[in-house]
Amino acid sequence: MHSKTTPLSIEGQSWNEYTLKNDNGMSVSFLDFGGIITSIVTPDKDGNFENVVLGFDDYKDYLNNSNYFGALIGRVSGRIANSTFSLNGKEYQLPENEGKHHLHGGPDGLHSITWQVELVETATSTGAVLYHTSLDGDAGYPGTIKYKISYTLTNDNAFTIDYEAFSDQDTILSLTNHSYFNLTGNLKETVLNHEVKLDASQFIELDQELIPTGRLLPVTDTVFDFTNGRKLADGVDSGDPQNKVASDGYDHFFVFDHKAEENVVVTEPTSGRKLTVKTNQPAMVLYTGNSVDDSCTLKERQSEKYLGVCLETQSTPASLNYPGFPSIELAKNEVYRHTTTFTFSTLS
Ligand code: FUC
Repeated sequence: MHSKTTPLSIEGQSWNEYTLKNDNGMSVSFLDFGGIITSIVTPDKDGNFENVVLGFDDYKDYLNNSNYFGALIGRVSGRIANSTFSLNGKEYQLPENEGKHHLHGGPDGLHSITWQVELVETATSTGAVLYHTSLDGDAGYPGTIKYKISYTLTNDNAFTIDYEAFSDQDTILSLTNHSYFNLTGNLKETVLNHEVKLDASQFIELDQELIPTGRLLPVTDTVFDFTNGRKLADGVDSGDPQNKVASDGYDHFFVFDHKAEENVVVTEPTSGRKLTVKTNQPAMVLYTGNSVDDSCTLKERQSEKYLGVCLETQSTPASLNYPGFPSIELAKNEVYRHTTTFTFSTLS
């Protein structure tokens, strides 16, 4: 197990890229800028090591990363309708960055700050801790927040992101990671042949602007039923109006039942790669890269629609407007704790 640090000079800014490598040869690389995961290299069923996430070839493109490739997302992942919310009787107005809505923490979200990184080696893992303090009023949100986010890779080919945050005022917070996975290896084809199993029997309906309507829909008898596994291709031309609003794909909050041992299992038949996800979060956005076009030059090739799938574990900003949804409120002096583990293996 070891780690490597590579200093980079990007548009006059000094960044570092860190690579964590375990004893099996699996590696995870990330930047201090945005905490962005630039590559994850894992073996296929024949032992070939290939990259399984989307990342830019030229790192300066991360300065204008409208797809949020690999980035940490906050203060609030997802869309805050009309860029406004009320807390303790006070109304807050946030910057708009998607029409009149506020997406993924707004233009100055966590994806665009440079984190303080400390590498941490233990007997069983290699990892890093990312620190940042965001001041009261930053990006429009109340409360000074101290973040401590840990990236840990073990010899079980498990990569864990632990998010810890602490606010000195009541506020709202819901963090996630925006990696686009593609288990074919080195982006050989889109993710439409990936098979996904979700421990989720309900999802939140979206309106035409991808804002949650406040209705929780059962997945039963729809292409949103991933409880026994299904191909992502099923959502492309299903005719289901919910796939239509998401530009012929998935971009939905699935609420976990937390009954199965794993919250998510993704497999890709040709490479034989398998990814399981376990989290303490109440929900996950399954996003099939519906807005990814061909304009990005990635490490291995040019981008295209459906080239990656995001598994964004989180709570939901729908809770700001509707009762009964997992809350994103964080009370003063309470510790926010989110943990998500991505484990890579191969089909036997
Ligand atoms: C996801 C989606 C969005 C968006 C973005 C880049 O989380 O919910 O629709 O396009 O990421």
